[in-house]
Amino acid sequence: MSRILVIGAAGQIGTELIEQLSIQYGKDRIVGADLNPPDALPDIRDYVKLDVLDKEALAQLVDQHEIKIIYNLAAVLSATAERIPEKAWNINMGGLFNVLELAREKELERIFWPSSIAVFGNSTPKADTPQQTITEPSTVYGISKLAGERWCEYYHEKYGVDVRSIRYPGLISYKALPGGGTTDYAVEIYYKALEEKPFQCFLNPDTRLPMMFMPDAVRATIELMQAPPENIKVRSSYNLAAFSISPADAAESIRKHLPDFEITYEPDYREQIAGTWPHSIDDSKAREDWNWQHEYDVDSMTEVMLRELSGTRVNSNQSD
Ligand code: NAD
Ligand code: AKB
Repeated sequence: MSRILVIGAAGQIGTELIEQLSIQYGKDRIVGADLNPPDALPDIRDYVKLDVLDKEALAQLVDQHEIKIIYNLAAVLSATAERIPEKAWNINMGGLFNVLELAREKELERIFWPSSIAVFGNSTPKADTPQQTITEPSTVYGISKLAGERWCEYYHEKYGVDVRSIRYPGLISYKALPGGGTTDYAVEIYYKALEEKPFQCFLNPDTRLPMMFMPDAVRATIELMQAPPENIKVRSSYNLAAFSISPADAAESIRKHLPDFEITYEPDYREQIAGTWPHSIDDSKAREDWNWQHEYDVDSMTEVMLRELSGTRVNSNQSD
């Protein structure tokens, strides 16, 4: 029985991706791996500690568990990466490289690796940013994502590796906290609103960024991976979009349910990062090639976020 490995399984995306993969393929077929333990063990047969930079351990894991498909989510995100540039570069690039090399050597069936809207920079058109445009990122994270996209395309062209990728926007979720990104405010704001405390935002009120609710992102990921190879025309990474919001927009959406919610603004270095990213994304290629359609807008997401988070408290350890 061929199996699916998710590396970075304890993270914001991994937590929910594993859950969905396990529903679709069965819990015996999913292997989770992470450097760090998850908050709660997912209901799958195998969960292992792994450093994605340890190629030998990764190769052994692939053999031992008959892995044919790998989702490599291990990374250092934008805000944290600015503080530890060399380490971030090593993890983001080294991890991808190990996975691509194993895919080539062992002729694995399929690889998923996520890119980000961080591949775009100040010189990129900010409205409806096209699939192919100027990509001059100014962050360590963005540079690593852009280089990663080029490597994915290279391994596909040169070695026939079936690697697929999405440029995720900022992802908003309630099952696991985000891990050090610039868009993390859009998760924390919901926790604070439910604590009935004012939220101090590290971005300006009108800094508008592309965002997506996690159930849409997970569905997109699995749909991309299930699409027939001939439909996948972009082998660097697909633009993907749902909606765009500023902190003021998020607060307004929350106030429809919690009218007394207060937000204040104390922009820090993350505002500079966000200022270089697009306001909105043109994802027509994904819609054309593999029939991508988002479900949630900001208000339908807010409704679910507030309902699901009711009764929980914010844990700010993981965010920047
Ligand atoms: P996260 O920080 O929540 O999770 C990353 C996981 O990788 C963590 O559990 C961490 O312990 C693990 N990890 C770090 N170094 C490792 C190593 N050396 N070996 C094994 N595991 C290691 O991140 P996330 O939000 O789940 O993001 C997953 C991927 O999606 C990343 O590549 C990220 O760049 C990308 N992405 C995320 C977002 C978002 O908004 N969450 C947006 C765009 C792209
Ligand atoms: C981050 O803010 O670093 C991530 C991303 C958009 O890649 N959420």
